[in-house]
Amino acid sequence: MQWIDRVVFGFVFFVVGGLSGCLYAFPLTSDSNSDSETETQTESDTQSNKDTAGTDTADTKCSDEDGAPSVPRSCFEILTCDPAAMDGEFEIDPDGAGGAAPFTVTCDLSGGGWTLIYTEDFTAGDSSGWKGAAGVPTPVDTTSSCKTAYGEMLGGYDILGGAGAFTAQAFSLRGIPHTEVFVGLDYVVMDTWDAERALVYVDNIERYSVVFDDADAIENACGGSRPDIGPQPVAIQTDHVAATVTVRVTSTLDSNALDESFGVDNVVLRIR
Ligand SMILES: [Ca+2]
Ligand SMILES: [Ca+2]
Ligand SMILES: [Ca+2]
Ligand SMILES: [Ca+2]
Repeated sequence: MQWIDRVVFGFVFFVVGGLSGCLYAFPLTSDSNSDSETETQTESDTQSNKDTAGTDTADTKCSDEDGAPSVPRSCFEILTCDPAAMDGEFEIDPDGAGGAAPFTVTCDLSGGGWTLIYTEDFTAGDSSGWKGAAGVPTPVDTTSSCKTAYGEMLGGYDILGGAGAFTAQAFSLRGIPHTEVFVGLDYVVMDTWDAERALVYVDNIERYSVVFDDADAIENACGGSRPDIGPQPVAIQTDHVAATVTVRVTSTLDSNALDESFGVDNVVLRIR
């Protein structure tokens, strides 16, 4: 009969334990939001989960349970919640209520819900964050004839050329949830390219590789005496979820930047 004792004891233990568990989980009533209704302690209101009805349910990404708009986490979320929303500046809060404070971003909604991270035409001479080998900052061409021909650009004639020369920047994506990145820029090709490649890497992956040769150039616009091909549009769109993205612009040029060179202009970085 000993097994029966054990079974009975086990059953009693189970029931008491179960009751104990139930009692422990029983709601502790309060009225934390002063709406004259009781809530459980585990349902205490948070800013992201407002509770005027006394019963918490999860907020949707577009609104809290009461239907009030939530601060969106990204431009893509703005477009998802309101397909008629127009391009412009919006406040977003990538980590939701609490935590980091919301901030203002520029949204390209007509183009598919992109959050603008960076845009630069170098007209003001600002090349902040762009660096080459050994962390040496890349200057903006503000003086050469190529600046006159093509406008201010990052690097360029007498600045970017020669084996291995590059300019790169790592961008923080500010905690904004996303699944894609877009990198747009003008790759400016100048002087005696000899069937050499213009290269753009995103996170160390080659995403643009095009051969240029000065035999294809029509006119000598600037810099050295050989013809120039000038600005070439680069548009890279790829899957991306990481918190930062690094853009690196380089070439397979093998001669110095007075003989053959490249520059970077009109950089746009956005995510969605
Ligand atoms: Ca926040
Ligand atoms: Ca420019
Ligand atoms: Ca030239
Ligand atoms: Ca060469």
